[in-house]
Amino acid sequence: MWLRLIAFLMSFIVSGSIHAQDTIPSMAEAGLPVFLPAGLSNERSRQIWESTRREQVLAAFETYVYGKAPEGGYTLGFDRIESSSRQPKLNAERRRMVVNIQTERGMASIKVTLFLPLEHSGSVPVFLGMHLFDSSRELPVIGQPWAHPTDSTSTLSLEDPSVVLRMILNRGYGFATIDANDVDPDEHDGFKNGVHALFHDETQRHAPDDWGTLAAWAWGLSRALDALEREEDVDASKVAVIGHSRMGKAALWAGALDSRFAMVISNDSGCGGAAISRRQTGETVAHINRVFPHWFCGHFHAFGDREQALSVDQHMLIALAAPRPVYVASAEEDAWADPRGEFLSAFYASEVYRYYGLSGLHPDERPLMNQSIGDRVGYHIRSGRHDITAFDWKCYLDFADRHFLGKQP
Ligand code: GTR
Repeated sequence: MWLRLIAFLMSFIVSGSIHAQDTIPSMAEAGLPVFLPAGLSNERSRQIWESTRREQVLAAFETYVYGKAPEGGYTLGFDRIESSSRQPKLNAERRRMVVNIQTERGMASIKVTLFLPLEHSGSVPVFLGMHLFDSSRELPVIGQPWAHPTDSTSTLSLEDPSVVLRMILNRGYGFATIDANDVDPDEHDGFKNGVHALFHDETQRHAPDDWGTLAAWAWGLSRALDALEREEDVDASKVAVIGHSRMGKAALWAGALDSRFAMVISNDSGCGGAAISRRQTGETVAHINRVFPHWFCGHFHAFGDREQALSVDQHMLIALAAPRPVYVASAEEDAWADPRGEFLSAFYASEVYRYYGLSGLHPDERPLMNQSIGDRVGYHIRSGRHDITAFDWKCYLDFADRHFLGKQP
């Protein structure tokens, strides 16, 4: 009897409420840092958010979570490795550019691979992501073939890894990707390689607020955007930064820092991404810093099991995208990423969108399995595991159609 009661109470604590769908506590009730005091008008809140509060939140993430990237001290050069090669299988053309970053300590190069629909009139909106494998591969695998949980009639092939890329291109969008290894290999090397080495002498210890690997990847995504802006076929005012899992953490941070990204998309980004750290559900701050000590800045390591001492939490990272459209996605079986914590971040971040007179997630909106919800803040939870699938991409394309092209579903 007692064990059953304890198990029930534990599920209550983890889920955040009994029948979690119906009652969501306010940020203050949930012990989360608030954006602004209650009782201000939306217009007044927007003024304060834009004049001071947003900068405070951003600075706190820079100092205590991701670390500060250098503001300057480098020059950029741009080259083209491959002008345009037709990819008949994709009905697309592929271009390869390279961004050369030069500092007094040396140079690093980031390759940008861009796929554009063969038939396009004028410039096209582009999704920009990153991957963790050799970018010399013919086609980056940017999503698993269709795994729509309920639509068994989908005709998309389950074998062909390019099926997702073709889906994106056939809907009139471009896709660009960089190789994370060009920016910073995903290993704890003491910041001796990648772009960190351009700015830090390896004998210098990293200061506790120096940029970690996720901040370097975010910086690399902005350098890739510098390259995309030089392509007249790319509508640089409509570039969505997107990432799955660890790349989703980097995409959220890139979108927070660089307002040139017109849309920000996090796919199953979890701890240090969209999931609220204070919930300590699934992967925790202590665990992620133990296993991936290079991802965040040194200060962040001190907040393991002390998340409540942080002046920010991840709902505020989502809100840094406002008023630009932002999308957070979860997977039902991805307990490690804390789907409920990812949803709550999107839910709470919607308050800042209301400052702008925009609807993010409506206060009465709740997650619906395998359905996209929300307006300027999008959210879905897909049945299945930690992954990025054609179903996820379909939701993002619909979201981009709505917010980039003004198309209603
Ligand atoms: C896991 C990590 C997660 C997530 C994931 C991924 O090992 O704990 O935070 O980043 O890797 O990137 O696939």
